[in-house]
Amino acid sequence: MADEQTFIAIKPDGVQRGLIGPIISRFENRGFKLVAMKLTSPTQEHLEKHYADLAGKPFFKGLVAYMLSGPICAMVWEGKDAVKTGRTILGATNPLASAPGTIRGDYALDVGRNVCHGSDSVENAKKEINLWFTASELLKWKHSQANWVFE
Ligand code: YYY
Ligand code: MG
Repeated sequence: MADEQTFIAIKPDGVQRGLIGPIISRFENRGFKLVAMKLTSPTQEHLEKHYADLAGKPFFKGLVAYMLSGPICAMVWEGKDAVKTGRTILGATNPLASAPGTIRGDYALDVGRNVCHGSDSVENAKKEINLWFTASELLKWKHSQANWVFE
C-alpha cells in the first residue's frame, strides 16, 4: 500500500551522536514521505507502554532507562510497504547481525545501543503512531516526488 504508515524513532544514542540527519536522509532518499516529527523526552510510563510487550524480558529495565537517557526523535513515515521496508532500512535488532548499508549495520555495534526503532507490523504501527502523536500532528500533504516515485 502506497499510503501505509510506520513509526520510526531515533533513540537517545542516535540523537546524541548526530545521526538525525543521516537517518532522515535514508527515508527521504528511498521516496518515503514524512508525515510527523518531533524531538521529545517521553515519561517512563509512556516508554513502558511503548515497550509493553517486552515487560517480562530481563533487558526491559535497562531498555527503558536507555530510552529515558535523552531526547528521542519520533517520526511517522508514509509510503509503499512502509512498515516492512522501514525495518529493512533499520537492519536487524542486533547490530552485529545487521547488514552493511542498513542504519544499525552502519552505525551500531551493541543491541542495547541500536540507534533506532521501527514498528514491526501494520497493526503495531497504528498503535505506536497513536501513542506518540495526536491526530492533528499527522500532516496530510502531497509529496511533489510522488508521481516520480510511484508508477
Ligand atoms: O523491534 P526491535 O527494536 O528490532 O527489537 P525488539 O525485539 O522489539 O526489542 C526492542 C529493543 O530492546 C531493541 O531494539 C533493543 C532492546 N533489546 C535488548 O536490549 N536486548 C535484547 N536481547 C533484545 C532487545
Ligand atoms: Mg520491536
